[in-house]
Amino acid sequence: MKLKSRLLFFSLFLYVTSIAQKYSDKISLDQLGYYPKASKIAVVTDSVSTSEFFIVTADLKDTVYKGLLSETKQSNNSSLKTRIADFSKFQKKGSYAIAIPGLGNSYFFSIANNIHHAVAVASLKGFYYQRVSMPLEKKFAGKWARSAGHPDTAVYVHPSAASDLRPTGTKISSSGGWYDAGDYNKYIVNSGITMGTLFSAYEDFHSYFDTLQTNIPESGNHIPDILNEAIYNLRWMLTMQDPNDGGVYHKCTNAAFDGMVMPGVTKLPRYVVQKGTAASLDFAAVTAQASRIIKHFEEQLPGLADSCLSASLKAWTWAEKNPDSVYDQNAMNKKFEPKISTGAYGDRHFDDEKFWAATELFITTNDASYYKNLEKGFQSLFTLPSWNNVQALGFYSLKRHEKKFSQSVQSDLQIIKNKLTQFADVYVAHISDNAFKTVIGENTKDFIWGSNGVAANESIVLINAYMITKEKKYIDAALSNLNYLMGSNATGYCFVTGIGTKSTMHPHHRQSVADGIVEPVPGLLAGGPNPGRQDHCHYDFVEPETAYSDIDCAYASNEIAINWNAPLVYLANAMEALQYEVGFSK
Ligand code: G3I
Ligand code: 9MR
Repeated sequence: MKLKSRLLFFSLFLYVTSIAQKYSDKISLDQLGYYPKASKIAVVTDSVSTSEFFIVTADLKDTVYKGLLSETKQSNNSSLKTRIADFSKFQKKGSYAIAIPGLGNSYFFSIANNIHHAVAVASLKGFYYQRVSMPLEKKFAGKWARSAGHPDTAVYVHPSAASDLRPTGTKISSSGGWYDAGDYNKYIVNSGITMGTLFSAYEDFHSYFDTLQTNIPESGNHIPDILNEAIYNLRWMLTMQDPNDGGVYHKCTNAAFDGMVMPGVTKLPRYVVQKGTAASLDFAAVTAQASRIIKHFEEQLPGLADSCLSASLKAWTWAEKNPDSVYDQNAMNKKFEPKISTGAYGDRHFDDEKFWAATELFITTNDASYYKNLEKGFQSLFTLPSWNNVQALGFYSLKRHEKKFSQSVQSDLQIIKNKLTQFADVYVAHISDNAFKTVIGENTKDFIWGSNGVAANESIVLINAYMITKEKKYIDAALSNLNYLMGSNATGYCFVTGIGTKSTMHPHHRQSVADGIVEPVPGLLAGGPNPGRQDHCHYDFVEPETAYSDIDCAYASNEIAINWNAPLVYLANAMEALQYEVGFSK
């Protein structure tokens, strides 16, 4: 070693030992870490007098990289000013921290292949913990084992849902499924986008998922675990259809939210309420998509694919006859008792649900009559999906199956592909201007109730743009939002329970609050920053990208929900599946 570099090494050594063990949560980064050849960015959210940053080994003994912080950047989404530590050039696998003189060192992170495997598996396993009507056994659930939640074997038909053959008070079984979120109810509309997203993850990355196991009771049954998990909820969804007319009940619910108790403790009556157009179309889409996937597992699941398809056709027919049955909870409560005050998921616009259902039926049946329902959708703008806007799910599915379509359909699809990539281009274009170098935050309106679901869904758009164009820039952009969810954000939290060093500890999740276990149920994604703060709880920070409160009161930013976990499953697993193809890992 030359004298000069020996001196540098010595001074760094002294510096590093002097900051030993002092964590700074003002250095935000992906708390799992980075793929060796991917972009690697940490964000400094406090003012510092130095311009240098260092990467130190996990034992804090060696400095392995030195870099310069960027200029200060004012964030568009809060009063924070950031400086970027870009260490993309450093590719050596290992475990490290970022050290910044005057600030301390970051949480430890790794540079490794498969770096997001833990969150990829945990986020999928999170659904197992939401299962309603079966006990969670210790060998699968570990310390979060619990007895079965609501049996839902004798659920009342609410007066809003009464029909001649199923009058008010009729008892039906609507067992199983996942709890929607931190609450104990089951909503078809929100199950719609959730299931569509999980099934799409499987369809897009089936060879990856074929070997991914999550240690659930069905593991090893020759069906991929992502499908085993989704089928648990699918079987519940099938119970939500009135077999007499094909209409689908909006939800299976208590009259009011349960208290913060363990699942199944309360024995209050449960109801299926009003059939609706959104519920029926979402159901038709999910069951049509399920049917073509499950068909490949006919031996293990005899008859299920056919049952799904016939259920789908019946739900579609019901929706054709009832094109504007809005679920308006307030109006319903003026007419019927008991009043229902649980989540509404009340959507008033069904063009997107119709488009999605028609695409899934068209793909599964090859029946051209569904195709004519797509024209309006082809003409409309591409928009980010959410529980009440599922048109993009139809776009994704059409694109995924394009090879099996005729030339004329394929040329129609070009319109969709162009719209999708143009939409993704806007995301890519704004990253450099973002103080956290992420896609989320491109627009302050990203920070709504469930903003973390927005981030994950933005990445799914980008992954689709990559699958269309094979241009790596879209995957780099998609990864930026995964880094965000893992901690590279204005709050400094990793928003997935059980992952990272500083992660969500007190989600608005009844089981996690009531079970007496310090750690929350793992693998669940918190809603994320939401300046709306509709919960009126305490928030230390209230600006768009900082309005996150890790207290169980704060349901508007710290609840978990299946429709946010599902795009995280898609995103984290897609990154794992694509890491070699795109050159992040080798
Ligand atoms: O539709 C309007 C839009 O026109 C307007 O521009 C925008 C401005 O804020 O608001 C939009 O409405 C929002 C609506 O979601 C649709 O996105 C409401 O403000 C917002 O309060 C509403 O939040 C929903 C929340 O329930 C309250 O209803 C969340 O999206 C939804 O994820 C959440 O879901 C709850 C279930 O009800 C119950 N189970 C838990 C679950 C998660 O918290
Ligand atoms: O726990 C409920 C949560 O799942 C919902 O997302 C949220 C909005 O509908 O409502 C929560 O329940 C609260 C209720 O709305 C008002 N009283 C306090 C409840 C939380 O303990």
